[in-house]
Amino acid sequence: FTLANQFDNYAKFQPTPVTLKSLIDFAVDGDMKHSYKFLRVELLVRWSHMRKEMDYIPARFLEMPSLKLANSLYDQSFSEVLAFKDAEPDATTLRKFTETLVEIRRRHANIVPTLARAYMELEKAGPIDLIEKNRLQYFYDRFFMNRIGIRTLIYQHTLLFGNELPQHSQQAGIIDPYCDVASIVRDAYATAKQLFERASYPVPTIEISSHNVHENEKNDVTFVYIPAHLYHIIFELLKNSLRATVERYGLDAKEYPPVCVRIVKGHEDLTIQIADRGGGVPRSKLSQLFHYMYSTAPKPNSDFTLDSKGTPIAGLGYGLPIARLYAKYFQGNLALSSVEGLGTWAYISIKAAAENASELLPIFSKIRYSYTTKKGSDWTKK
Ligand code: W6P
Repeated sequence: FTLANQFDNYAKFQPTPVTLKSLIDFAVDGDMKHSYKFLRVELLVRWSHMRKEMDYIPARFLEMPSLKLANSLYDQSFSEVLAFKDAEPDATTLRKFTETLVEIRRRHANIVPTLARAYMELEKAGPIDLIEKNRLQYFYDRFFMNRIGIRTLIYQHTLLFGNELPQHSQQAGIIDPYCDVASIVRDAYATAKQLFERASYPVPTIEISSHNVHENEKNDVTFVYIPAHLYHIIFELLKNSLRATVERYGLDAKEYPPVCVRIVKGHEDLTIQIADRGGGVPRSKLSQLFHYMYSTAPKPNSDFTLDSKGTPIAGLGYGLPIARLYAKYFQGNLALSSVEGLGTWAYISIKAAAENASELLPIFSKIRYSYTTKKGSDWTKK
């Protein structure tokens, strides 16, 4: 069998979405054999769906060196997992499988910048028309969403069954059953503050308030979630709000209006509202914030957006679209509304109950690339 045959074969199976509830339950009493048997097929299925989808993006994109590099890594990882197809789950196999997953996760750590480079290579090679841009936007969303799911499953397996990685005591692998939203907001703010200070940038303050409609004795909000994902989303939004505020009032202002964070746990949704007074964004620019390769910041080579270590505060253009994917991954959302001249309100919505938080996964469908019909869903049902 060629690899292409294998992709055809595994893409015939539908991906199996898991819920946060099932991940937690499995972390408590699941065994490594079971996880091994699930993953050695599921990873191949999920990779195959994306490989099939690549036949429908602009052909010249597949020729870009960075895309070829990315694909060669995927082929390698696919083959490594495929090699376990008939392996009995004895102790040696299980250990090797876990080691393989650790290596795969490391191998793909920089795929996002690699795909950003692929896009730049395409731009250099010639103008990208609107249809191509739309297709690539659509493809990137799905590709990165698929990646989030795969990395979540791989990391969970290696945390539960590997021994090389430290584990936070209260967490079940990467999941925290008592994820404390306010403390994640404070952590993300502290990191953003450091980043700004290293760039000699002033830092507006934040105000956090919490309200728990659901368990009404106290207003702390905790829930079952992957703290790393929530941190990623909040950090990205805070950075944007803080930067907008500083740019609106200037570097030497005596005072800045605070960024206000409200955390509300309802019966169905947990919502985090982040409101700034950074002058807002005109309506015509708002949806562009989620386009790959559009950025509101100057390109990251001016002093203004680089800290002393060269870490950009903003500017690569992938932060917001990927933050929204993290929010959508477990059936949540990230929405922005803005009043030009005043400020921007960002809303992160998350399923309050872990049994409703099931993965949103792309399913390969060529129909979606043909623009003429809306038949058939190319996303998994919840
Ligand atoms: C702005 C632009 C933006 C994007 C995302 C989150 C907050 C904000 N504020 O001005």
